[in-house]
Amino acid sequence: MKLDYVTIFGEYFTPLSLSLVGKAAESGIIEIGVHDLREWTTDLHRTVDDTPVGGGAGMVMKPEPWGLALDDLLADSEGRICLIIPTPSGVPFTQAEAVELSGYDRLIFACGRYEGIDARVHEYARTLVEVREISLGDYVLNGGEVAALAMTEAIVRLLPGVVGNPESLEEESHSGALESLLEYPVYTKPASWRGMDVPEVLLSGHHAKIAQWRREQAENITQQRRPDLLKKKN
Ligand code: JET
Repeated sequence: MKLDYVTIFGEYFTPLSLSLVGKAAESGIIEIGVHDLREWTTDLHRTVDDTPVGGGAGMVMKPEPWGLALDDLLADSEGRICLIIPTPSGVPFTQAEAVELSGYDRLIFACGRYEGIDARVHEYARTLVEVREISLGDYVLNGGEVAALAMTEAIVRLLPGVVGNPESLEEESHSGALESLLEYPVYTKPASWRGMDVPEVLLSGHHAKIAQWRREQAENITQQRRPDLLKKKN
């Protein structure tokens, strides 16, 4: 999978060389390109923003550099491509969305700053590729970079060969997000630590009892923290 990031702060993407995503890049499962939007400016000051037409606070990203960037990046591209624009006004990012996006050959993240990108850029991009405006959650970040990083991690770990133990993914899809329950609490050794004991049942060796306990825990935690997930079920 090819992953491109168009940004005015390329340094945000240095962590992509770390951990599982970094290893995926080293092994050739993914290929990463970080592109400075200012490379596509044509003025001396490499301007990427301007005041909002119609008035209002803040600045808006100019369409011209984005247009040239998209033309260049999409010039010699084949396969299934999606342009992702992280934005608080997008559709919510979910595990299901991550699964879908993991099936593409190429993802291009357009990272906006200020009050956003001139709306004609999205309109133009739609004539070239599939475009998804996606939100990480109902809060405002200073730019799309951190949201793009989070989405990248969620997507890349689903690619074959990235997560060492495929059972980790398998288990998530059974007890986790896809079945709409939060994860049960987990423990490791020692069995007693600072006066707190690992729940007895987990030491019992009764696999059916352990599975039942975990199920109950997951349901209780979900009821307390995310009752919306239980209502959504069926
Ligand atoms: C975000 C994503 O804050 C988030 O994304 C960054 C951001 C901030 C402000 C404007 C913006 O514009 C992009 C654009 O979209 C139409 O033009 C992007 C919060 N949750 N998820």
